Amino acid sequence: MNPLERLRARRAAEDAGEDPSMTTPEAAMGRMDKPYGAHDPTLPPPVDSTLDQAPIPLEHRLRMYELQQEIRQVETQLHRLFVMGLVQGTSHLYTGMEATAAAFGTLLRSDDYSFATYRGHGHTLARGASMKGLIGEMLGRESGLLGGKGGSMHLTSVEHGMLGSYAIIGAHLCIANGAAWSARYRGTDQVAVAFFGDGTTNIGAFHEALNFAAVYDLPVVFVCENNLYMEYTPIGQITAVEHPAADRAPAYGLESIVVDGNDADAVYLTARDALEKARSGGGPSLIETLTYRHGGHSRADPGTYRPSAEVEAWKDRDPIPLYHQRLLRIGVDESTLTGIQTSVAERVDEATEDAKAAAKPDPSVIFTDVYADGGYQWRN
Ligand SMILES: Cc1ncc(C[n+]2csc(CCOP(=O)(O)OP(=O)(O)O)c2C)c(N)n1
Ligand SMILES: [Mg+2]
Repeated sequence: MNPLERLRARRAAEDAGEDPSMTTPEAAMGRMDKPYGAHDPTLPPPVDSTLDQAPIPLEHRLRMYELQQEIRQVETQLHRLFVMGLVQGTSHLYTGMEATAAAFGTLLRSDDYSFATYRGHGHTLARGASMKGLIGEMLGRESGLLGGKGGSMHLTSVEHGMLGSYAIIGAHLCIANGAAWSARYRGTDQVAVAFFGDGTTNIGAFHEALNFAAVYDLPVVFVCENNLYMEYTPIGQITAVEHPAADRAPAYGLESIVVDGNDADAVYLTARDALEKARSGGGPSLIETLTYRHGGHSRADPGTYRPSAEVEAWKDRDPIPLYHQRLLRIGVDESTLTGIQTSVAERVDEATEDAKAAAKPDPSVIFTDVYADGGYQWRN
């Protein structure tokens, strides 16, 4: 029964005073044939072992390994700091999804622009923002990237081309178009990249932004990180197509691209082509990376609506051990990788101590960095 037929059946049942179950929210949702939360697991794709031979410079591979370690270790530390009550507000961890930010972070030029959602710790670190600035921001300290006034959901570092984390779903895709437009207007070959989730593909701004970028051939790359869930709802339950981003790409004259988002090399190769295309005047791309978050949607969510077989299967496809094994297979020493892990751990500890020791901002700073005192000027 399709949704329209279901609605008609519900109306008919209501009119006849029959079948009260048809009036439940679940029934009204049309596609929800099973009780809320009950759905078949979606398992990860097999690893593509041919990527071992991919033409990727070793220094880029080591950088991707380091970035994935940085993101994982910083977020593990942030979680500890939450439990200790040192971080206020909520946060959305990127654990399990690091490969996408690491691949783009390795490839983006320092003058390119990037835009993330509230799940943006990884994208911010990947642009080279400091751990001290990021952890300081999470602890609400003066030393934070935004002087302690933004927090997890608003991470921004203009000097690193990280033009913000946006909590309004889809809004930043249109803003990324603006950055791309500005680059073209100024005659530079900068590229703007917007990262967003699968749930974003059902909101108007996504379609508006894709159409606009395609019509004006803007140097922008849209990256849908499909982690199979919106907040608590599986994307498949409320989307008419299997691949929420890639299947819509042809509607805007774009190629349908789906890539293994848990393999940094797979993302790297696709990202390299899309960035090169945008930089050389070839217009926008839309990439869908298949991935999974290890935890719940946010700090408050244990994520129990997911089938445990699915969670376990994706944890087995953790992007970091996968990449570790690949680097060993292509001849990198275990000691080199351990060295990277240890150096990242030392930097995380140092950044944590720095943040804890930093001062909290004076309340008077509430009135600074606002439009009235010239805080808008960085936009010009
Ligand atoms: C315009 C708008 N509508 C609703 C919300 C509430 N909301 C916050 S996160 C979220 C789910 C987004 O899912 P997805 O795009 O898949 O991103 P993910 O959290 O999986 O990274 C929603 C609906 C919002 N922030 N903005
Ligand atoms: Mg999602």
